[in-house]
Amino acid sequence: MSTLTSVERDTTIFDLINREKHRQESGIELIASENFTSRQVMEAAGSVLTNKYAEGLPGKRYYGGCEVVDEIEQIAIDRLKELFGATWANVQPHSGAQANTAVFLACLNPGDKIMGFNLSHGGHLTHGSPVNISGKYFKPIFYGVEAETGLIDWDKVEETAVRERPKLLICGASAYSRDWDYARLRSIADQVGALLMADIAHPAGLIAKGLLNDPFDHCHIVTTTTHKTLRGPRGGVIMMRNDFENPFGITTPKGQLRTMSSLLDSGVFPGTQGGPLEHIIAAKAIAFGEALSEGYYNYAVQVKKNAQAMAKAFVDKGYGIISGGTDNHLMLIDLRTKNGQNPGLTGKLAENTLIKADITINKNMVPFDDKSPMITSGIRVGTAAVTTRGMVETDMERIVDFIDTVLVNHDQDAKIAAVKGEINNWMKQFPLYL
Ligand code: DSN
Repeated sequence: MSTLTSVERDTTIFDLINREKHRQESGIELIASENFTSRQVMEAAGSVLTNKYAEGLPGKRYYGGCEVVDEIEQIAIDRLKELFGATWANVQPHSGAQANTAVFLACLNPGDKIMGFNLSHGGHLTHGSPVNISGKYFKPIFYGVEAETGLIDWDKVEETAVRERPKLLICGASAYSRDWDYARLRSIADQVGALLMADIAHPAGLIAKGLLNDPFDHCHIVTTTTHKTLRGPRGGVIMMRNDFENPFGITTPKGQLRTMSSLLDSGVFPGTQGGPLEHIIAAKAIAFGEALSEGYYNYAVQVKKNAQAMAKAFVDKGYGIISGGTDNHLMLIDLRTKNGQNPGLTGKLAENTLIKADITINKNMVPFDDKSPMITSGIRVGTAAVTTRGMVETDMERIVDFIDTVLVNHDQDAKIAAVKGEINNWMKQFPLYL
Protein backbone atom coordinates (compact mmCIF):
# COMPACT_ATOMS: atom_id res chain seq x y z
CA MET A 1 0.00 0.00 0.00
CA SER A 2 1.26 3.47 -0.79
CA THR A 3 2.76 5.40 2.07
CA LEU A 4 0.50 8.24 0.97
CA THR A 5 -2.57 6.49 2.36
CA SER A 6 -1.36 7.16 5.89
CA VAL A 7 -0.76 10.85 5.30
CA GLU A 8 -3.05 12.84 7.56
CA ARG A 9 -5.16 15.57 6.09
CA ASP A 10 -3.60 18.91 6.92
CA THR A 11 -6.62 20.60 8.40
CA THR A 12 -4.58 23.63 9.41
CA ILE A 13 -3.93 24.52 5.81
CA PHE A 14 -7.31 23.40 4.45
CA ASP A 15 -9.13 25.44 7.07
CA LEU A 16 -7.14 28.45 5.93
CA ILE A 17 -7.92 27.68 2.27
CA ASN A 18 -11.61 27.54 3.16
CA ARG A 19 -11.32 30.86 4.97
CA GLU A 20 -9.71 32.37 1.87
CA LYS A 21 -12.47 30.94 -0.34
CA HIS A 22 -15.05 32.53 1.94
CA ARG A 23 -13.14 35.84 1.81
CA GLN A 24 -13.07 35.77 -1.98
CA GLU A 25 -16.75 34.87 -2.26
CA SER A 26 -18.17 37.29 0.27
CA GLY A 27 -16.31 40.45 -0.73
CA ILE A 28 -15.90 42.77 -3.71
CA GLU A 29 -12.59 42.13 -5.45
CA LEU A 30 -11.29 45.20 -7.23
CA ILE A 31 -7.54 44.57 -7.33
CA ALA A 32 -6.89 45.22 -11.01
CA SER A 33 -4.38 42.38 -11.36
CA GLU A 34 -6.63 39.70 -9.87
CA ASN A 35 -9.35 37.48 -11.27
CA PHE A 36 -11.11 34.18 -10.57
CA THR A 37 -10.24 31.11 -12.62
CA SER A 38 -12.68 28.41 -13.63
CA ARG A 39 -12.89 25.22 -11.60
CA GLN A 40 -11.21 23.23 -14.38
CA VAL A 41 -8.21 25.59 -14.34
CA MET A 42 -7.83 25.01 -10.60
CA GLU A 43 -8.32 21.28 -11.04
CA ALA A 44 -5.43 21.09 -13.52
CA ALA A 45 -3.27 23.29 -11.26
CA GLY A 46 -3.84 20.81 -8.45
CA SER A 47 -3.29 17.68 -10.56
CA VAL A 48 -0.72 14.86 -10.67
CA LEU A 49 1.22 16.87 -13.24
CA THR A 50 2.93 18.56 -10.30
CA ASN A 51 4.87 15.29 -9.89
CA LYS A 52 6.63 15.49 -13.25
CA TYR A 53 10.03 16.92 -14.16
CA ALA A 54 10.22 18.05 -17.78
CA GLU A 55 13.24 20.32 -18.29
CA GLY A 56 13.46 21.17 -21.98
CA LEU A 57 10.70 21.67 -24.53
CA PRO A 58 8.09 19.29 -26.00
CA GLY A 59 9.94 16.53 -27.86
CA LYS A 60 13.33 17.70 -26.50
CA ARG A 61 13.42 16.89 -22.79
CA TYR A 62 16.13 15.99 -20.33
CA TYR A 63 13.86 13.43 -18.58
CA GLY A 64 12.02 10.29 -19.62
CA GLY A 65 8.27 9.83 -19.32
CA CYS A 66 7.40 13.19 -20.86
CA GLU A 67 5.04 11.90 -23.60
CA VAL A 68 1.92 13.15 -21.84
CA VAL A 69 3.26 16.49 -20.67
CA ASP A 70 4.69 17.02 -24.16
CA GLU A 71 1.17 16.84 -25.56
CA ILE A 72 -0.19 19.13 -22.87
CA GLU A 73 2.53 21.75 -23.32
CA GLN A 74 2.16 21.65 -27.11
CA ILE A 75 -1.59 22.25 -26.79
CA ALA A 76 -0.89 25.21 -24.48
CA ILE A 77 1.56 26.65 -27.02
CA ASP A 78 -0.80 26.12 -29.97
CA ARG A 79 -3.81 27.62 -28.21
CA LEU A 80 -1.81 30.63 -27.05
CA LYS A 81 -0.51 31.25 -30.58
CA GLU A 82 -4.05 31.05 -31.94
CA LEU A 83 -5.35 33.40 -29.24
CA PHE A 84 -2.89 36.18 -30.06
CA GLY A 85 -2.02 35.42 -33.69
CA ALA A 86 1.55 34.63 -32.65
CA THR A 87 3.85 32.24 -34.49
CA TRP A 88 6.06 31.38 -31.53
CA ALA A 89 5.40 31.07 -27.81
CA ASN A 90 7.06 29.77 -24.66
CA VAL A 91 4.55 28.91 -21.93
CA GLN A 92 7.03 27.96 -19.21
CA PRO A 93 7.74 31.21 -17.32
CA HIS A 94 6.52 30.81 -13.76
CA SER A 95 5.39 34.45 -13.64
CA GLY A 96 5.43 37.70 -15.58
CA ALA A 97 8.61 38.73 -13.75
CA GLN A 98 10.27 35.48 -14.86
CA ALA A 99 9.11 36.03 -18.45
CA ASN A 100 10.61 39.51 -18.47
CA THR A 101 13.85 38.35 -16.87
CA ALA A 102 14.21 35.64 -19.52
CA VAL A 103 13.79 38.28 -22.25
CA PHE A 104 16.46 40.45 -20.62
CA LEU A 105 18.84 37.51 -20.44
CA ALA A 106 18.23 36.74 -24.11
CA CYS A 107 18.55 40.32 -25.38
CA LEU A 108 20.94 42.15 -23.07
CA ASN A 109 24.34 42.06 -21.45
CA PRO A 110 24.82 43.32 -17.88
CA GLY A 111 25.08 47.10 -17.93
CA ASP A 112 23.06 47.54 -21.15
CA LYS A 113 20.59 50.38 -21.20
CA ILE A 114 16.85 49.66 -20.98
CA MET A 115 14.06 52.17 -21.18
CA GLY A 116 10.72 51.58 -19.48
CA PHE A 117 7.67 53.34 -18.09
CA ASN A 118 8.33 54.90 -14.69
CA LEU A 119 7.05 52.71 -11.84
CA SER A 120 5.82 55.73 -9.92
CA HIS A 121 3.75 56.80 -12.95
CA GLY A 122 2.12 53.37 -13.35
CA GLY A 123 4.95 51.24 -14.75
CA HIS A 124 6.11 47.87 -13.49
CA LEU A 125 8.78 46.79 -11.05
CA THR A 126 10.46 44.57 -13.65
CA HIS A 127 10.87 47.38 -16.19
CA GLY A 128 13.96 48.88 -14.56
CA SER A 129 13.14 49.57 -10.91
CA PRO A 130 16.38 49.90 -8.91
CA VAL A 131 15.16 47.28 -6.42
CA ASN A 132 14.56 44.70 -9.17
CA ILE A 133 17.13 42.71 -11.15
CA SER A 134 16.10 44.78 -14.21
CA GLY A 135 17.40 47.92 -12.51
CA LYS A 136 20.34 46.32 -10.74
CA TYR A 137 21.92 44.45 -13.66
CA PHE A 138 20.95 46.85 -16.44
CA LYS A 139 21.02 50.61 -16.73
CA PRO A 140 17.44 51.85 -16.59
CA ILE A 141 16.05 55.08 -17.92
CA PHE A 142 12.38 56.00 -17.86
CA TYR A 143 9.58 57.82 -19.56
CA GLY A 144 6.45 58.94 -17.73
CA VAL A 145 3.14 60.73 -18.05
CA GLU A 146 2.53 64.44 -18.31
CA ALA A 147 1.46 66.16 -15.07
CA GLU A 148 -1.40 68.04 -16.76
CA THR A 149 -2.93 65.18 -18.73
CA GLY A 150 -1.82 61.98 -17.05
CA LEU A 151 -0.99 60.73 -20.55
CA ILE A 152 2.26 59.53 -22.08
CA ASP A 153 3.58 62.05 -24.60
CA TRP A 154 5.06 59.96 -27.44
CA ASP A 155 7.18 62.90 -28.67
CA LYS A 156 8.88 63.02 -25.28
CA VAL A 157 9.41 59.25 -25.35
CA GLU A 158 11.12 59.73 -28.70
CA GLU A 159 13.28 62.59 -27.41
CA THR A 160 14.45 60.49 -24.45
CA ALA A 161 15.09 57.42 -26.58
CA VAL A 162 17.08 59.39 -29.17
CA ARG A 163 19.16 60.98 -26.42
CA GLU A 164 19.73 57.79 -24.41
CA ARG A 165 19.75 55.11 -27.13
CA PRO A 166 18.53 52.15 -25.06
CA LYS A 167 19.09 48.64 -26.31
CA LEU A 168 15.63 47.55 -25.22
CA LEU A 169 12.54 49.76 -25.19
CA ILE A 170 9.78 48.40 -22.94
CA CYS A 171 6.12 49.34 -23.09
CA GLY A 172 3.35 48.20 -20.80
CA ALA A 173 2.21 49.11 -17.31
CA SER A 174 0.47 48.02 -14.17
CA ALA A 175 -1.47 51.21 -13.55
CA TYR A 176 -2.02 53.05 -16.86
CA SER A 177 -5.61 53.20 -18.00
CA ARG A 178 -4.97 54.27 -21.60
CA ASP A 179 -4.07 52.38 -24.76
CA TRP A 180 -0.59 52.26 -26.25
CA ASP A 181 0.64 53.55 -29.62
CA TYR A 182 2.70 50.50 -30.55
CA ALA A 183 3.31 51.68 -34.12
CA ARG A 184 4.83 54.92 -32.86
CA LEU A 185 6.92 53.04 -30.29
CA ARG A 186 8.25 50.73 -33.01
CA SER A 187 9.28 53.68 -35.14
CA ILE A 188 11.11 55.10 -32.11
CA ALA A 189 12.78 51.74 -31.41
CA ASP A 190 13.86 51.43 -35.06
CA GLN A 191 15.26 54.95 -35.03
CA VAL A 192 17.60 54.15 -32.13
CA GLY A 193 18.30 50.51 -33.00
CA ALA A 194 16.45 49.14 -29.96
CA LEU A 195 14.35 46.03 -29.65
CA LEU A 196 10.78 46.73 -28.57
CA MET A 197 9.16 44.58 -25.89
CA ALA A 198 5.53 44.90 -24.79
CA ASP A 199 4.52 43.57 -21.39
CA ILE A 200 0.76 43.25 -21.79
CA ALA A 201 0.17 41.53 -18.44
CA HIS A 202 -2.77 43.72 -17.47
CA PRO A 203 -4.80 44.13 -20.65
CA ALA A 204 -3.84 40.80 -22.32
CA GLY A 205 -7.40 39.47 -22.36
CA LEU A 206 -8.72 42.65 -23.98
CA ILE A 207 -5.93 42.59 -26.57
CA ALA A 208 -6.59 38.92 -27.35
CA LYS A 209 -10.19 39.75 -28.22
CA GLY A 210 -9.34 42.80 -30.36
CA LEU A 211 -10.67 45.33 -27.83
CA LEU A 212 -7.40 47.29 -27.60
CA ASN A 213 -4.55 48.05 -30.02
CA ASP A 214 -2.63 44.98 -31.14
CA PRO A 215 1.06 45.11 -30.12
CA PHE A 216 2.09 42.01 -32.05
CA ASP A 217 2.74 43.54 -35.49
CA HIS A 218 4.94 46.21 -33.96
CA CYS A 219 6.70 44.75 -30.95
CA HIS A 220 9.53 42.29 -31.43
CA ILE A 221 8.65 40.43 -28.23
CA VAL A 222 5.48 40.32 -26.14
CA THR A 223 5.25 39.02 -22.57
CA THR A 224 2.25 38.63 -20.32
CA THR A 225 1.05 37.07 -17.14
CA THR A 226 -1.81 34.62 -17.50
CA HIS A 227 -3.86 35.43 -14.41
CA LYS A 228 -5.13 38.98 -14.80
CA THR A 229 -7.70 39.82 -17.49
CA LEU A 230 -6.68 36.56 -19.20
CA ARG A 231 -8.27 34.68 -16.27
CA GLY A 232 -5.88 31.75 -16.13
CA PRO A 233 -3.63 30.34 -13.41
CA ARG A 234 -0.80 32.48 -12.00
CA GLY A 235 2.03 32.39 -14.52
CA GLY A 236 3.76 34.02 -17.47
CA VAL A 237 4.40 33.49 -21.19
CA ILE A 238 6.56 34.99 -23.95
CA MET A 239 5.37 35.35 -27.56
CA MET A 240 6.36 36.70 -30.96
CA ARG A 241 4.31 37.16 -34.11
CA ASN A 242 7.43 37.21 -36.24
CA ASP A 243 10.59 35.35 -35.36
CA PHE A 244 13.89 36.82 -36.61
CA GLU A 245 17.62 36.21 -36.55
CA ASN A 246 19.13 37.73 -33.43
CA PRO A 247 20.83 41.07 -34.09
CA PHE A 248 23.62 40.38 -31.57
CA GLY A 249 25.67 38.02 -33.72
CA ILE A 250 25.06 34.99 -31.47
CA THR A 251 25.63 31.86 -33.53
CA THR A 252 24.97 28.13 -33.30
CA PRO A 253 27.94 25.73 -33.01
CA LYS A 254 27.67 25.45 -36.81
CA GLY A 255 28.13 29.20 -37.18
CA GLN A 256 24.55 30.08 -38.10
CA LEU A 257 22.87 33.08 -36.49
CA ARG A 258 20.48 31.85 -33.81
CA THR A 259 16.86 32.87 -34.11
CA MET A 260 15.38 35.14 -31.47
CA SER A 261 12.97 32.34 -30.50
CA SER A 262 15.86 30.01 -29.72
CA LEU A 263 17.52 32.70 -27.58
CA LEU A 264 14.25 33.31 -25.74
CA ASP A 265 13.70 29.58 -25.17
CA SER A 266 17.22 29.42 -23.70
CA GLY A 267 16.51 32.57 -21.68
CA VAL A 268 13.73 30.68 -19.91
CA PHE A 269 15.50 27.31 -19.61
CA PRO A 270 18.32 26.90 -18.75
CA GLY A 271 18.80 30.67 -18.41
CA THR A 272 16.52 31.59 -15.56
CA GLN A 273 14.41 28.52 -14.71
CA GLY A 274 14.73 24.80 -14.19
CA GLY A 275 11.84 22.38 -14.49
CA PRO A 276 8.62 23.84 -15.89
CA LEU A 277 5.43 23.63 -13.83
CA GLU A 278 3.48 21.27 -16.08
CA HIS A 279 0.41 21.37 -13.82
CA ILE A 280 0.32 25.14 -14.32
CA ILE A 281 1.00 24.75 -18.04
CA ALA A 282 -2.03 22.42 -18.25
CA ALA A 283 -4.07 25.03 -16.40
CA LYS A 284 -2.78 27.68 -18.83
CA ALA A 285 -3.83 25.47 -21.77
CA ILE A 286 -7.34 25.24 -20.34
CA ALA A 287 -7.53 28.98 -19.73
CA PHE A 288 -6.32 29.71 -23.29
CA GLY A 289 -9.01 27.34 -24.59
CA GLU A 290 -11.60 29.22 -22.54
CA ALA A 291 -10.28 32.56 -23.82
CA LEU A 292 -10.74 31.36 -27.42
CA SER A 293 -14.49 30.99 -26.81
CA GLU A 294 -17.26 33.44 -27.63
CA GLY A 295 -18.26 33.47 -23.97
CA TYR A 296 -14.87 34.91 -23.10
CA TYR A 297 -15.25 37.56 -25.82
CA ASN A 298 -18.52 38.65 -24.21
CA TYR A 299 -16.75 38.69 -20.84
CA ALA A 300 -13.95 40.90 -22.15
CA VAL A 301 -16.44 43.34 -23.71
CA GLN A 302 -18.23 43.56 -20.35
CA VAL A 303 -14.95 44.12 -18.46
CA LYS A 304 -14.39 47.22 -20.56
CA LYS A 305 -17.97 48.47 -20.25
CA ASN A 306 -17.83 47.97 -16.50
CA ALA A 307 -14.57 49.92 -16.24
CA GLN A 308 -16.11 52.80 -18.14
CA ALA A 309 -19.22 52.75 -15.95
CA MET A 310 -17.08 52.62 -12.82
CA ALA A 311 -14.88 55.52 -13.97
CA LYS A 312 -17.96 57.62 -14.68
CA ALA A 313 -19.44 56.79 -11.28
CA PHE A 314 -16.21 57.87 -9.53
CA VAL A 315 -16.04 61.10 -11.52
CA ASP A 316 -19.70 61.84 -10.75
CA LYS A 317 -18.84 61.61 -7.05
CA GLY A 318 -15.94 64.04 -7.39
CA TYR A 319 -13.01 61.61 -7.55
CA GLY A 320 -10.22 62.47 -9.99
CA ILE A 321 -9.11 59.71 -12.33
CA ILE A 322 -5.60 59.96 -13.74
CA SER A 323 -5.93 60.79 -17.47
CA GLY A 324 -9.64 61.42 -16.93
CA GLY A 325 -10.92 57.94 -17.73
CA THR A 326 -10.04 54.48 -18.94
CA ASP A 327 -9.66 52.52 -22.17
CA ASN A 328 -9.01 49.22 -20.45
CA HIS A 329 -10.06 47.36 -17.29
CA LEU A 330 -8.50 49.62 -14.65
CA MET A 331 -8.22 53.15 -13.36
CA LEU A 332 -6.03 55.06 -10.96
CA ILE A 333 -7.89 57.38 -8.59
CA ASP A 334 -6.24 60.44 -7.09
CA LEU A 335 -7.80 60.73 -3.62
CA ARG A 336 -6.45 64.24 -3.17
CA THR A 337 -9.35 65.44 -5.31
CA LYS A 338 -11.64 64.56 -2.40
CA ASN A 339 -9.48 66.14 0.28
CA GLY A 340 -11.80 69.14 0.63
CA GLN A 341 -14.47 66.78 1.94
CA ASN A 342 -12.10 64.25 3.40
CA PRO A 343 -8.84 65.73 4.63
CA GLY A 344 -6.05 63.28 5.24
CA LEU A 345 -7.48 60.57 2.99
CA THR A 346 -4.49 58.59 1.68
CA GLY A 347 -4.23 55.38 -0.34
CA LYS A 348 -3.15 53.52 2.78
CA LEU A 349 -6.10 54.75 4.81
CA ALA A 350 -8.48 53.96 1.94
CA GLU A 351 -7.12 50.42 1.52
CA ASN A 352 -7.27 49.71 5.27
CA THR A 353 -10.75 51.14 5.63
CA LEU A 354 -12.27 49.50 2.54
CA ILE A 355 -11.06 46.08 3.63
CA LYS A 356 -13.17 46.46 6.80
CA ALA A 357 -16.17 46.50 4.47
CA ASP A 358 -14.82 43.54 2.46
CA ILE A 359 -13.88 45.70 -0.52
CA THR A 360 -10.36 44.82 -1.69
CA ILE A 361 -8.33 47.42 -3.58
CA ASN A 362 -4.68 48.43 -3.48
CA LYS A 363 -3.12 51.72 -2.54
CA ASN A 364 -1.13 53.05 -5.47
CA MET A 365 1.12 56.00 -6.11
CA VAL A 366 -0.26 58.54 -8.53
CA PRO A 367 2.10 60.29 -10.96
CA PHE A 368 4.12 63.00 -9.18
CA ASP A 369 2.86 61.72 -5.83
CA ASP A 370 4.02 63.64 -2.76
CA LYS A 371 3.60 60.53 -0.58
CA SER A 372 5.69 57.39 -0.28
CA PRO A 373 4.77 54.03 -1.89
CA MET A 374 3.67 52.78 1.56
CA ILE A 375 1.23 55.68 2.00
CA THR A 376 0.33 56.97 -1.50
CA SER A 377 -2.25 59.48 -2.64
CA GLY A 378 -4.13 57.04 -4.82
CA ILE A 379 -5.89 53.75 -5.19
CA ARG A 380 -6.05 51.44 -8.22
CA VAL A 381 -9.21 49.53 -9.08
CA GLY A 382 -10.13 47.17 -11.91
CA THR A 383 -13.17 45.31 -13.14
CA ALA A 384 -11.79 41.94 -14.32
CA ALA A 385 -12.76 40.00 -11.19
CA VAL A 386 -16.20 41.50 -10.52
CA THR A 387 -17.10 40.97 -14.19
CA THR A 388 -16.21 37.29 -13.85
CA ARG A 389 -18.81 37.17 -11.08
CA GLY A 390 -21.44 38.37 -13.54
CA MET A 391 -21.66 42.02 -12.57
CA VAL A 392 -22.74 44.69 -15.07
CA GLU A 393 -22.65 48.47 -15.36
CA THR A 394 -25.37 49.23 -12.76
CA ASP A 395 -23.47 47.07 -10.27
CA MET A 396 -20.41 49.28 -10.79
CA GLU A 397 -22.45 52.31 -9.69
CA ARG A 398 -23.48 50.48 -6.53
CA ILE A 399 -19.85 49.50 -5.83
CA VAL A 400 -18.74 53.13 -6.15
CA ASP A 401 -21.57 54.16 -3.80
CA PHE A 402 -20.27 51.67 -1.24
CA ILE A 403 -16.68 52.87 -1.67
CA ASP A 404 -17.68 56.49 -1.30
CA THR A 405 -19.77 55.78 1.82
CA VAL A 406 -16.88 53.92 3.44
CA LEU A 407 -14.29 56.56 2.58
CA VAL A 408 -16.44 59.48 3.67
CA ASN A 409 -17.15 57.64 6.95
CA HIS A 410 -13.70 56.14 7.42
CA ASP A 411 -13.73 56.87 11.16
CA GLN A 412 -17.23 55.50 11.77
CA ASP A 413 -17.01 51.78 12.41
CA ALA A 414 -20.77 51.22 12.75
CA LYS A 415 -21.42 52.70 9.31
CA ILE A 416 -18.62 50.62 7.79
CA ALA A 417 -19.97 47.47 9.45
CA ALA A 418 -23.41 48.19 7.98
CA VAL A 419 -21.89 48.49 4.48
CA LYS A 420 -20.01 45.22 4.99
CA GLY A 421 -23.28 43.49 5.91
CA GLU A 422 -24.96 44.81 2.79
CA ILE A 423 -22.03 43.74 0.63
CA ASN A 424 -21.86 40.21 2.08
CA ASN A 425 -25.58 39.78 1.38
CA TRP A 426 -25.35 41.25 -2.09
CA MET A 427 -22.44 39.05 -3.09
CA LYS A 428 -24.60 35.96 -2.49
CA GLN A 429 -26.34 36.94 -5.72
CA PHE A 430 -23.05 36.39 -7.59
CA PRO A 431 -21.94 32.91 -6.59
CA LEU A 432 -18.46 31.99 -7.75
CA TYR A 433 -17.92 28.29 -7.20
CA LEU A 434 -21.23 26.43 -6.83
N1 DSN B 1 2.01 43.46 -9.08
C1 DSN B 1 1.14 43.24 -10.22
C2 DSN B 1 0.03 44.20 -10.23
O1 DSN B 1 -0.67 44.24 -9.25
O2 DSN B 1 -0.18 44.91 -11.20
C3 DSN B 1 1.86 43.21 -11.47
O3 DSN B 1 2.85 42.26 -11.41
